[in-house]
Amino acid sequence: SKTSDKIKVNGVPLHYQQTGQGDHAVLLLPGMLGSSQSDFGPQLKSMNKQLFTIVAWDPRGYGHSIPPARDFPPDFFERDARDAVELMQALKFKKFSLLGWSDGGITALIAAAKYPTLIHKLVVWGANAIVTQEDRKLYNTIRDVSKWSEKNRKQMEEMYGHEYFAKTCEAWVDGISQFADKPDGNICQHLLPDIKCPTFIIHGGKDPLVPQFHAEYLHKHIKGSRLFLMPEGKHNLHLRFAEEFNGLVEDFLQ
Ligand code: TYC
Repeated sequence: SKTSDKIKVNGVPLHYQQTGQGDHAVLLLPGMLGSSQSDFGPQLKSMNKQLFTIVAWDPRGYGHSIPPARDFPPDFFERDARDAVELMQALKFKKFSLLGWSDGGITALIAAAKYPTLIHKLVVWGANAIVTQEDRKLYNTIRDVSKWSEKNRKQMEEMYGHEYFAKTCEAWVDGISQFADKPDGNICQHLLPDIKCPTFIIHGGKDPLVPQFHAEYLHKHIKGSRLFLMPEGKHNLHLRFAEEFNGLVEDFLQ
């Protein structure tokens, strides 16, 4: 069975879905403007429910965790990391693994570094620790939501309505672009040496949004990490190749 509920964390009612009854608790962290529903259908449906208890959350300002409206202060990833960890604590999980996609991967990297005693294992894909000038150009290609693919735009507009979607997408581009002005474009590169848990980095060889360089950078700076390239994978490899993805992740978590 699957539950869907809200619980107040850091003063904000956060929405999450939960399924499975395994001893190993796992939190799924969605990407920009993402939610448990939009980003993790195949994981909530098909990951092993005997082995895992799976929670997927909607970060504040995303999905069903509105209000508050989403904003992007300079520390928005740290704020998400704290929210995520405190959500799991509110749900009474003492120790848990993190599976983070893209922006959710950045949040997961920060959480693993800052709360090492709470995190069992870490999986990230489509994530990055720094923002390059090339990234900044890529971000600007998605600023105007009328240029999104019909399918992705429709899904977002169903969730948010046109206005909130368009406004929040622009705010995200500005928010993430802040990092390009910092030394080395740093988001969380300084925290990578603090990640001590077993870490699995997955990357799609055909990801048009996040260059492969970022996965290699993470692999280089997270001691003992494992890197797996899915040659045909794009940014949404966990949705497009869900069975292969779930299998890889389950093997790593065991
Ligand atoms: N980081 C975004 C996410 O969380 C994806 C993204 C990456 C979007 C790069 C645009 O240029 C971009 N899904």
